[in-house]
Amino acid sequence: MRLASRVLCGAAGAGWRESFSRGGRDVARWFPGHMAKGLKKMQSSLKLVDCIIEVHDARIPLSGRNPLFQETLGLKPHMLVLNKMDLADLKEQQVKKIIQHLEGEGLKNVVFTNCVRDENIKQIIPIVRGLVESSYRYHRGESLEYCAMVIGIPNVGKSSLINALRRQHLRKGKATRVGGEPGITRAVMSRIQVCERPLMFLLDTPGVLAPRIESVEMGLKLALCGTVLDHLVGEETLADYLLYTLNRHQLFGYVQHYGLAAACDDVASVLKQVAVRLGKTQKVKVLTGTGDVNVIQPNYPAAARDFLRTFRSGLLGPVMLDRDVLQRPPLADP
Ligand SMILES: Nc1nc2c(ncn2[C@@H]2O[C@H](COP(=O)(O)OP(=O)(O)OP(=O)(O)O)[C@@H](O)[C@H]2O)c(=O)[nH]1
Ligand SMILES: [Mg+2]
Repeated sequence: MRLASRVLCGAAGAGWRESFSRGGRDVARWFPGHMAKGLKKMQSSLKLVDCIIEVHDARIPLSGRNPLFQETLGLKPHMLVLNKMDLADLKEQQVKKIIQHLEGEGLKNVVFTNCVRDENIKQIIPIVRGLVESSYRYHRGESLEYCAMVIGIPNVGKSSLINALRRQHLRKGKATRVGGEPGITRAVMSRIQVCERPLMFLLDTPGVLAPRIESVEMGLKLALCGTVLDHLVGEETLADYLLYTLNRHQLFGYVQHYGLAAACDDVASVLKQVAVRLGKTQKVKVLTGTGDVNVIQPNYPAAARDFLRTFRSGLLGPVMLDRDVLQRPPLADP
């Protein structure tokens, strides 16, 4: 799977891998079936809500959204929040294409947000209000309050969005737990107030992945965004996919960040240098014919973990993991 160890200067980009070897990986194993339970509970709470706010990661605006959401929750008005915009490469042209593609899928209400810095958070409530007012509120016609369900795949910032809305509109602290790993919210929560005028409540829900992922590459993109537990994919595989992506996109920030000699497409070589740089090495006893010898070995898993963490915190620069999908023509607006 790995290229021969060779150091490549990033000048032309020639020499980077054209594709990522699937190596017989089994995507199905990464996506546990128990998430269907969460979805069922969400379906049964549907009668309590007027609108669905779907949160997704802005680095993969077109990949990995759960199609079951549309099928099972699609009866209610729906808006899409593309969160973590601080980590996404959102040049004007890029944003135009994203909007075109999403409109092609029939999604007209899209907002890009950063829930850590409360960017664009104030746009959300007026959109929800507009959507609810222009739709028929079955069973809830008399109600003066608004209630929306926040849904999405794991770790995209659903709970962070609820907390950000409370901060912005009520000046109140956290009401729902947030964390850097997928699977922090475990159950459909009780209603959380996020606004006084209009009176609005949100339901937080656990992240639910699609039961069947289209391709290994889509699975790897999802994993890179932290929506799947790293150990299910393998930290070194994921680090290799990250390296492949950064090189193909000519994002060579990792070279400077880790003080490497040059950009390189061989993950073993990069992780070795990262491990040495970070002092993440371990002594291993090797038995030889003449006795035991202590050898210093790079801790590849620790280096892979650091590489992934650095990328996810934005230190290697913003990315658009759906660059390939955006290059395709959008679907016609249904
Ligand atoms: N950089 C960045 N990080 C964010 C943003 N929003 C949320 N996060 C981080 O993303 C991680 C996941 O946030 P949560 O709000 O717990 O995500 P969730 O979708 O509720 O996750 P589950 O409950 O596990 O499904 C946390 O570490 C947040 O701090 C954002 O806009 N930018
Ligand atoms: Mg949550």
